[in-house]
Amino acid sequence: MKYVIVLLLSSIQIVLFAQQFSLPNLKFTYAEYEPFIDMKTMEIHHSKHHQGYVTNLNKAVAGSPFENKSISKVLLNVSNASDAIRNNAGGHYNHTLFWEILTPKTSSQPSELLLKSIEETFGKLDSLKTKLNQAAMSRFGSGWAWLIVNEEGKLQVTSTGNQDNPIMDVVAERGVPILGIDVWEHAYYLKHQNKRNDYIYAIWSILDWGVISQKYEDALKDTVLISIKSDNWPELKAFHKVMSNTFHAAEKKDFTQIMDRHQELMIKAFLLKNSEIPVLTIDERVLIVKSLEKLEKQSMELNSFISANKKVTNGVIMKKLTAIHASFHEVINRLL
Ligand code: MN3
Repeated sequence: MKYVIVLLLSSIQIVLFAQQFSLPNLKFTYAEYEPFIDMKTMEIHHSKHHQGYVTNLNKAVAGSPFENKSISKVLLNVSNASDAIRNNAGGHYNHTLFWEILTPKTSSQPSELLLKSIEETFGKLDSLKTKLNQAAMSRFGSGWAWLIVNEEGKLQVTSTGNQDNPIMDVVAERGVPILGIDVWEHAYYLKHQNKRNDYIYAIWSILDWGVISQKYEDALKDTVLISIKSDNWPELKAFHKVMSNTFHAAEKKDFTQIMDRHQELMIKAFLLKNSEIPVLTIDERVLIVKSLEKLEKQSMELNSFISANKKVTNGVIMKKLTAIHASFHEVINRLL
C-alpha cells in the first residue's frame, strides 16, 4: 500500500512539473553542421538561446490564459499576450522550424509540387533565392526572413523583426512559414562576425528541401491558415467593437453607452449571425451558429427591454449585457 502511494505521488509530481514547452533535439550533432555553421555557434544557439526562449516561455504562460494552449494558438492570438509571451513564443517556434529545415547532408531538391509553385510565383528557384536573401539582408537589426504560404495559398517572401513570425496576429503579412532564416547576430557572429551575407550564403548550402517540401504540402491544409483567415471576419470585429465599448463602460457603472447604442448592438448581432463564418469543420460551424443565434436573441431582448422601459434598472441591464458578453466569448473560444 505504502509503495502504491509513493508511486502515485511521484507520478503526480511528474505531471505537476511537466513543462508546457520543451527544447527539441537536433537531428545531427553540433559538429556535423561544420563548415557551414561552426560547432560552437550551433551549440550556443540551440542549448543556450533556444533553451532560454523555452524556459522563459514556460514561465510567462504559467497562470495566463495561454496556459496549456498549443504554440499555434499562442501565436495566432499573441495580440492578447504579454511581451514576454510574444518574444519567447516566437523564439521557440522560429528556432524549432529553423532546426528542422537544416541538414548537413547537402544537395537536396524541392519536390515537383513545390518547384512548380516556386516557378509560378518567382519565375525560378534562383529568383526566390535572390528575393529571400534581399529580405534577410535588408532586415534592420534582429529578425527573420521567411518563405510562407499566405492566406491565398500562394508562396510569398516576407520578413519580421525580433522573434515575431507570420502566424502572429500582430504581423502585416501573414501565413504559414515553410522556410525561415534567422538573421540575429547570435546565429552567425562567432564565425562570420558582421558579414551577414556570408552566413546567408552558407545557409543555402544546408537547406533540407525534403523537409521544406513536406512543410509546403502540410501548410496548404493547415488549420492555422484557416484561423488566420478568420481574423478577416469583419462582422465579428464590428460586433466586438460595439460590445466592448458598451459592456466595459457598464462594468465601470457607466450605462450611457448602452442606453445610446442598444439598437446598434442588436443590429450588429443580426449582421454577425447572418455573415459568412470563415472557419474550420462543419461541426465547429454548427456550434458557432448556435452561439450566434443565442447572441442575436439576447441582443434583441436587451434592445426591447431598454426601449420598453423608461425607468430601467442598471442591475438588469448589466445582467443581460453580461450574458451577451458570455455568448460572444463562446464564439471566440470556438475559433481558438
Ligand atoms: Mn536565433
